[in-house]
Amino acid sequence: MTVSKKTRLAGAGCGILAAGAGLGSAEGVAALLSVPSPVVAVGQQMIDLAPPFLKDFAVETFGENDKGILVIGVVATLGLVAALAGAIGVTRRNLALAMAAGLGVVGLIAAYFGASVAVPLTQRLLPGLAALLVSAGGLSVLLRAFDGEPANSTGSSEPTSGVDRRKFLGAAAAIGAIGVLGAGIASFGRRMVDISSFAIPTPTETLPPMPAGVAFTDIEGLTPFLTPLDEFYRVDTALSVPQVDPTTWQLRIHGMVDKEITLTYDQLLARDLVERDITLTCVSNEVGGPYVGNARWTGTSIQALLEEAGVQDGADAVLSTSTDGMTIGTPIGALTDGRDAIIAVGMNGQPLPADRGFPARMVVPGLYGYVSATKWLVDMEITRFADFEAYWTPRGWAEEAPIKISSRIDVPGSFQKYDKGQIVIAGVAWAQNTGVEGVEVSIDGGEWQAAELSDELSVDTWRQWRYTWDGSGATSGSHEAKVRAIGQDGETQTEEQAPPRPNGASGWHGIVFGVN
Ligand SMILES: Nc1nc2c(c(=O)[nH]1)N[C@H]1C(S)=C(S)[C@@H](COP(=O)(O)O)O[C@H]1N2
Ligand SMILES: [Mo]
Repeated sequence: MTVSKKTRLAGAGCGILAAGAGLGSAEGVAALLSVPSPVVAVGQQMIDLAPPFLKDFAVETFGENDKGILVIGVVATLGLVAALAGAIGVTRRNLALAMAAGLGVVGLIAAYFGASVAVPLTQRLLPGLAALLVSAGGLSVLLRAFDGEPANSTGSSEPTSGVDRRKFLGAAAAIGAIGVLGAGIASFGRRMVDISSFAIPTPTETLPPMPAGVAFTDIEGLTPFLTPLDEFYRVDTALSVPQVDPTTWQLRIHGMVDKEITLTYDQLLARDLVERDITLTCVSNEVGGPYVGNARWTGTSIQALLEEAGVQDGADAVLSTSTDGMTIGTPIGALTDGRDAIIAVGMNGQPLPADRGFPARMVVPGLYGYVSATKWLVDMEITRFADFEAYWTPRGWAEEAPIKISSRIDVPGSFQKYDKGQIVIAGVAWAQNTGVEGVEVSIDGGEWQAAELSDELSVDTWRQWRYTWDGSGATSGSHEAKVRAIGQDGETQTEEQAPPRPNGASGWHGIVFGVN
């Protein structure tokens, strides 16, 4: 049963066309139902099931693009298997159909175990079912064109006879149209919450505009004091940004409390709202890395809410959950010791953007995001660390993780070149909840020199620093600047290097630059 290469290729094309139509229809159905599509469900499972080393590799290699790469990978794999199924189907149709159905089943399984527990199972499974029916059905129709091929042969039909060819092209066009229709529905029909139609009220306690002294504005390349929204790092496990309708949204506070509290969005906004400047940091941030940002948040006190609920003796944790099922465990101590732990509804003066957790998220100064900053927050259970494991804990990250004191050099950039003379070295330093007391710079391993600090806005925000090095007599070639911060508690940032896992990177940031 030899079949020409050309025929195999045609079969592979049929496989891809059928799979593409299945994919498109699934995306369309998913958009109409506002549920994750099979590709998203499979990708999400890969994120959730990925062994920690693979996750670290993905984040390190692709940074914030890691999810885009993941989706491309899922679709490419699908395309490969579909092409293979089509090529095989030229002679072994049942095997090909089994393969196509198998792809659909993978999508169904992913949707079944998906984290979006809030969505009824039938709705979650419909996109995968559409994919399965359209792709397997489509492939079955298309493969009829190869009925004359040796292994399928029942008589002496002519595979390329005029009538069959016309039928085949008609079927191919119809199947392609189904896919395009689905994709069209997906791109125009996905329901997005229109955040611009929701405004946050003027806070009860507003902050004055940023005082001039908190930022050095004349140093090119220095991170701005307040991070613009589109430059703020984003880290979460959500493959597609959850779209939460605030008119039906509720936050439930329950567990080891005297009185359970449920808040609607309007009730949350009606509480005392404060503005707070807080620097958020991700535990995955390497020394000198970009996963840190500073924002002016609007929110309501978590401590006040917990006092109203009445935390019972023995509780030591709050287990918070987002709409997509992600969980975070936070020590009650950090929520009730007077620091500005808030449920935030606004960021830099506007409602939280969708990818920042609209309508509400937690922000706790001094704790890495993965143990404090729950986005798309819907549930806070007052409980004990002994009684649960939050999302990242079984993946090798510490249960509790205060942000480590740290500092970063922004200027010079790596291997930047200067003429001999005065060279400005500058960056940011943070020690949330403690405050930065000083920053020191060492050039080429020389003595530590005090840098100049911008004014402190609050102990929860980073401070900019700058140091002018007299490089007029410097040797031509490369030089290295290192930085370390000193906290208001007297702690000096440690030289000891630690990787991000399990509880945050440590070590001094160094930059090599050149002098002509
Ligand atoms: N629902 C949800 N909230 C989450 C996460 C997540 O994956 N899902 N990631 C956390 C982590 S690890 C960090 S560092 C911060 C990042 O917040 P940002 O994306 O607004 O910068 O959100 C936290 N909140
Ligand atoms: Mo994080």
